[in-house]
Amino acid sequence: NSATLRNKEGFKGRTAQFKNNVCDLEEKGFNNVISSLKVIGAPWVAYHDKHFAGKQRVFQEGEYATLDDKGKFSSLKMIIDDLDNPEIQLFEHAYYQGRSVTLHRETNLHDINFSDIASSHKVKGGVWVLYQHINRQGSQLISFPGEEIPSYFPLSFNDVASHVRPLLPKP
Ligand SMILES: [Ca+2]
Repeated sequence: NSATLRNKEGFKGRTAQFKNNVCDLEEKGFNNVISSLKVIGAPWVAYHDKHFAGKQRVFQEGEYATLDDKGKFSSLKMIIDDLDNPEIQLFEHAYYQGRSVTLHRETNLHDINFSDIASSHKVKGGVWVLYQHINRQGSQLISFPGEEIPSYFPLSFNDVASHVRPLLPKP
């Protein structure tokens, strides 16, 4: 499992390979410069802020020659959590209030009349990616097993999610 970073697009420029979480890319000389990367094995989450905070994006195994948010990432987390038995409960309001839905698989929230509604959630199992737009587009919110997020307001994600999916274990 590794993430290999570059400070230029197209896998050019300086390089660094990581096999563990990096809470502060500045210490590694790679703050706000990642412009392309390769992921082998476990997926990673890249965050705009240090200590796994701020805007975030998941990178599954593969090669990413260009990035929508290049030059923005400041920390990296490798996903080594159990991906089996995914389950998330979304709530209409903050603090787990209002209408709720429980999901176990990838879902276009328009299909269940829950798009642009969710304000909090509880992850019972798996690692989930929430998307601003359908077809896995737009900004993302990544959440881990057992994690409970009482309010999306601090995350600038309130009434935003239109699509969700669990990361799937390798066959
Ligand atoms: Ca809401």
